[in-house]
Amino acid sequence: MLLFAATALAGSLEAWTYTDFPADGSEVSGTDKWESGYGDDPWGGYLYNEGEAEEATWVYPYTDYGDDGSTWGEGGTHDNYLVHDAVSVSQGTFSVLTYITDDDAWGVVFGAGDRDRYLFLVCGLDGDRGDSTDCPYENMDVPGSALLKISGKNAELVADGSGAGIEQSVEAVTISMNDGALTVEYGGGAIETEVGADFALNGVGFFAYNQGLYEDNGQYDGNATWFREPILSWQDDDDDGVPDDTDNCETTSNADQADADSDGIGTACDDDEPAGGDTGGNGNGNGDGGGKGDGAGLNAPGECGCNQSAPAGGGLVLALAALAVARRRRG
Ligand SMILES: [Ca+2]
Ligand SMILES: [Ca+2]
Ligand SMILES: [Ca+2]
Ligand SMILES: [Ca+2]
Repeated sequence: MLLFAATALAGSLEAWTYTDFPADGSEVSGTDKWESGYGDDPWGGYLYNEGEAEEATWVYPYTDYGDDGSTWGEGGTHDNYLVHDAVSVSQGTFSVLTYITDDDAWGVVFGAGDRDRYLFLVCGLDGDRGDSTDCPYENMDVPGSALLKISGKNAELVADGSGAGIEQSVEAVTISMNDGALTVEYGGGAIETEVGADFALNGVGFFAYNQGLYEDNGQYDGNATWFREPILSWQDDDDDGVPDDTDNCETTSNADQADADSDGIGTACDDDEPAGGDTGGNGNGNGDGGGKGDGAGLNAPGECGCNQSAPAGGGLVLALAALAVARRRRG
């Protein structure tokens, strides 16, 4: 059976909502906010074990076999991604299950709200990326996985991954952004780096290169990389039910989001605002009794840390148990 459990403190989004793929596959490109960067071969959807307890939906690319000599941003095989224009999440987690039955390049794409500029984790391969003609970044001297930033038609190496070639396995990929830190975990590999605050998790999806179902003599060869629905979770550092992206005290629990002086900083962490015993106040904006700021001392050190980072703990717990996904074949 397949278990894909996600705990999200502040809520999550399943970025695809359809569960009624015909068992023999159907096109996903252009459906339900999903867009492919490569028009020649569509992405298909597949409902696995319909009606069974382990029922799950997956998508996969049809063949993009062969390098057409293109590069990123040209609409060729380098752009064989499928991306969902999900709501924007700046601090949160994007997780997805992949099932790899081939040895070429695969990955996940994120921050792709703007298709001219996005990040992606690319991995797979069978070890030696430098010599592989099946690799879209064959001239980059990096090991079996990497985090790349695509800008226009250029690929920039952001970080090397430690993962070696991955094939014939189910892999969970988890990408978290919190307080400017980016953490990527996958298949025994991990990347930690800093990203600009302007990156968000909007526009998430998949990438495959020479990983599609390949039709030969009317038969598909059954080899492809399969992706389950991504789950986006909002980060909530202080566990008060308000996502970091909108919390007016990011590291101080204040579910009511009260902000007595309406300066955008919640009362619970605002040094310049009466707090605690001043509930109600006199409404004149000058504080009462001891004057402006008389409640500041009520905050313990570290309690008023709206912009401080907090220990991880609001992260996403992803559990996989007894995975058994059969190779399937389309006839
Ligand atoms: Ca945060
Ligand atoms: Ca919060
Ligand atoms: Ca808060
Ligand atoms: Ca305030």
